[in-house]
Amino acid sequence: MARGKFITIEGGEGVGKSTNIAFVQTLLAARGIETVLTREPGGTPLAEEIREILLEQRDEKVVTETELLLMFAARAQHLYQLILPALNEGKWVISDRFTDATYAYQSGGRGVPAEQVAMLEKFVQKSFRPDLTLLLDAPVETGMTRAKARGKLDRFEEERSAFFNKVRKNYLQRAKAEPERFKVVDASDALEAVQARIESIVTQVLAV
Ligand code: Z5A
Repeated sequence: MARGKFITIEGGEGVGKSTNIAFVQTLLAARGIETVLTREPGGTPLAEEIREILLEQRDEKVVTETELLLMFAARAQHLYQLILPALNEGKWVISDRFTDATYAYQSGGRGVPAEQVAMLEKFVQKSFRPDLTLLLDAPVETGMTRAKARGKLDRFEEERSAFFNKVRKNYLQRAKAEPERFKVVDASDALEAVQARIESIVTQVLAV
């Protein structure tokens, strides 16, 4: 049986990742491809518990190294318990965020040297990388307005726009450095326009 493909959806907060992951699943289902939808941090019961620890508002300052290690602890569990078994069964896995988010947030946003993220990436993932990454890109203000309309903010969403601008810049730099894997989608328009772009990319990728 052919191994499934691993697709990730990335971007700043509120750009529409959760909304569009379901759309990608529908596109693939129409072509007879079985998919598993998942997210990071999270995806398994243990990794979801780590997610709660990471997102919770707390009085104690969360040290950047702690945050980084918890992201990779959740990822190791997710990768070996859910992602790889599903891919080996021939299913496709679509994840709302993966390691590019660690480069964007912990390195771009918090200033952790990229080499340190790369070291943990190699330790946890070996050579495993996504087959395709859809980067939904929109001005920070657009995403923040959309996210705020949903209500209570988590620990990350409390950050200022300067932080999110660094995150966005890092994502765009990564996309430029790996144009084969990354497809950047302008997510600032109305949902129908964004989904037309996503459909065109998925159709092209499937044709290869
Ligand atoms: N994080 C990290 O630091 N390091 C890591 O390695 C990983 C994660 C993996 C949790 O992620 C936090 O963890 C995240 C980064 C950090 N924090 N932040 N920021 P998350 O993915 O759960 O949280 P999020 O990025 O904040 O997701 P989100 O706010 O749920 O955004 P979204 O999924 O991209 O957006 P959405 O829910 O699909 O859409 C937001 C709203 O906009 C919703 O009401 C939609 O109906 C609406 N929407 C969507 N598209 C449109 C368009 N085109 N027009 C108008 N309205 C739209």
